[in-house]
Amino acid sequence: MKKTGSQILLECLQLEGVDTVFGYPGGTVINIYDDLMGSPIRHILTRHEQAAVHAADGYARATGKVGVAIATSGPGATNTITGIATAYMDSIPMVIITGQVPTALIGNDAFQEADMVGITRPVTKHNYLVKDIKDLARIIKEAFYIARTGRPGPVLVDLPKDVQIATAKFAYPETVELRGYKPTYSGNTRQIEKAVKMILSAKKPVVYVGGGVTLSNSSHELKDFAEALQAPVTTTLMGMASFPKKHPLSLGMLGMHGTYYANMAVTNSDLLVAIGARFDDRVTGKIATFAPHAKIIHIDIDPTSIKKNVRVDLPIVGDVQDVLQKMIAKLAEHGDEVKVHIDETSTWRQEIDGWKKQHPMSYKNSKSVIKPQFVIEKIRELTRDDAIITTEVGQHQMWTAQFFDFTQPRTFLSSGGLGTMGFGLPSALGAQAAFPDRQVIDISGDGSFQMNSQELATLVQYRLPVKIVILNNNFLGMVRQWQQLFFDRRYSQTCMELPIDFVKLAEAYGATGLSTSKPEEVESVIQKALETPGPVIMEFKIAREENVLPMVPAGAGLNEMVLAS
Ligand SMILES: Cc1ncc(C[n+]2csc(CCOP(=O)(O)OP(=O)(O)O)c2C)c(N)n1
Repeated sequence: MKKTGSQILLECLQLEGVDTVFGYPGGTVINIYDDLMGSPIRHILTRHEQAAVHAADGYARATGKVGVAIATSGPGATNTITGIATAYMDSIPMVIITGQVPTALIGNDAFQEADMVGITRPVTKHNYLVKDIKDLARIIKEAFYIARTGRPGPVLVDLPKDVQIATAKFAYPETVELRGYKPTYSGNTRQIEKAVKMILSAKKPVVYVGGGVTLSNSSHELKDFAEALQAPVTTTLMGMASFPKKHPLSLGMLGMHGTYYANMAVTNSDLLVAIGARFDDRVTGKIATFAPHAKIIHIDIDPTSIKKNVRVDLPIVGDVQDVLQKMIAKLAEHGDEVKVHIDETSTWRQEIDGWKKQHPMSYKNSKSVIKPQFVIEKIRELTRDDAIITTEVGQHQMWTAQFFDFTQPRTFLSSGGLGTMGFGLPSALGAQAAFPDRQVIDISGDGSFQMNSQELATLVQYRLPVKIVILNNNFLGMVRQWQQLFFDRRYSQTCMELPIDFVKLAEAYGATGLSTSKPEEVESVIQKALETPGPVIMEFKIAREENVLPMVPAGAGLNEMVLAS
C-alpha cells in the first residue's frame, strides 16, 4: 500500500522511537499536522518556533535522545535559527523538520519561501532538501543517524509541500551508508598507552572536562578515572553536572567566572587531560598564558576540534567512554606505578587545598536585601538531587554554575556555546515533557525571561509544572557588570526601567505568581512554589548591582582574576 510523504515521515519518527515533538503549524506543514491527529506521537504546540526548537533541545539534553521540532516554511523556519545554532554550538542531537514551498516554486520567491538549506548550512551538522518522495525514508533515517552519532548535532530536513502529498511505497532502510562519514569510536591503543605514561610521570596533573562527557554518558568512567589517579577535576559550564561538585577532587568550573582554585590549578599544572572539551575562549582566557607549563592530552570524538584553539601534545580521537574505559584498564595494569604517582602528587593536592582555603567560592550575605547567590543556595537545599535546572543567560546563569552543587549528569541545561537568552524557559518545558514527575526549575534573569515568556501559556496548557525563578535586578545584569567594570559605569540601555508585575503576568496565563524582596522570605517562597501544583513564577527582587566574581577580564590570563569589586 502506498503512503503519503507526511505519513511516511510520521512512521519514520515512530520507528526512531520519537514519542514527543515540539512545533508550530503553517500552510506548508498542514498535511503533517493533519496526520499527527491520528498518530501516537504527542505534539506540543509552543507559542514560538524558537521555543519549539529549544524545547526539543531541552528534551534531548535531559534524556540523551534525539529531540524533534517542526516548523512551517519561511518565517516559521527562520524563527528556528537561534534554536538550531544553540544546539549546534553545544553538540545536541536534534532533527528539525521545516515545511517548504512546492518543489516547482522553489527559487521563485514564492509566498513564505526561505532557502533553509542555505541559511542553516553553518549551524547544522548536516541538512537536506527532500526533492523526491522516494528519498524521504532514507533521508529521515540518515538524519537521525547523523544527529546522534559521532559528535552529535542538529540536522535539518526541509520538506516541500508537494513531497508531503505525493505517495510512495514505504520501506524503512535498516542500515545507513554514508560516504565520508565514519566517526571514530575506538581510541587508538598506542596513543592511550602514551597518555597513561604521560599522566604517571606528571607531578601536577589537572583533568579538564567539557560537555563531551555528558554527551557520551561517561560520568561514571570520569569518576573512576579521577579517583584511580586522585587527580583534581575542573569542568566547563557544559561539563558542570558530569562530575559531582561536592567531590573532594572537584575544582568546580574554570575560566572567566571559574573558581580561583580551578584557574590557579590550570595555570600551575604540568599536565592537562582535556576530555570532551573544546578550549572555548571563555575557558582559556588569553591563550598565550593558558596552562603555560602544561603538556596537553586532548580526548575528543571530533578530530576537527583538536588543536583548533591550543597546542596539543597528544591527541586521542575517539568516544570519550571508550577512551576512558581503556585508560582505566591500563592504569589497573600499572598498579604499583599508580600508587607511586598518587604519592608523588600529594603535595600538588595540598597546594590546591591551600588555594581552596585562601579563596573559597563565597559571597557577602545581607539581612536587608536579597543576594542572588543566597537564592541559588536555598533552591539547592530545598530540591532533590535529580531536579533538572535550566538557566537563561547572564549573571543568574553564572551564579547558578558557581553556587548550585550539581551531582548528577543531565541535570544542568544551559546554553554554553551560543549563550542564548530565552533558552531556559522553553528548554525546561522540553525537559518537563520528558520527565513529568521530576522537579524542573528555570533560573532566569528579568531580561532573559522576557525573551520567551509567552511559553508560560504552553506550560499551563500542557500542565507542565515548571517552576521559574526570576532573579530580578531590573537590569540586563551581565552587560551592566561589564559597563561598570570596563565602561566607567555608563549604563547604556541596560536598565529595564518598567517594573513588570510578574505575579499578574503569571496569573494572566493561569499560572501562580509569588514575589518578595525580603531575604527572610526567600525560603518560604521557594517552599510554597515547590508545593504548588502547576507552573509557578517566583520573583526575587535582588541586590541591583551585585557582580559575578571571580572574573577574568576578557583578554587577560586565568591567573589575573578580579576577586572583589
Ligand atoms: C539573545 C541574546 N541577546 C543578547 C545577549 C547579550 N546578553 C548576555 S547576558 C545579557 C543580560 C541578561 O540579563 P538578564 O536576563 O536580566 O540576566 P542577569 O544578567 O541580570 O542575571 C545580555 C543582554 C544574549 N546573550 N542573548
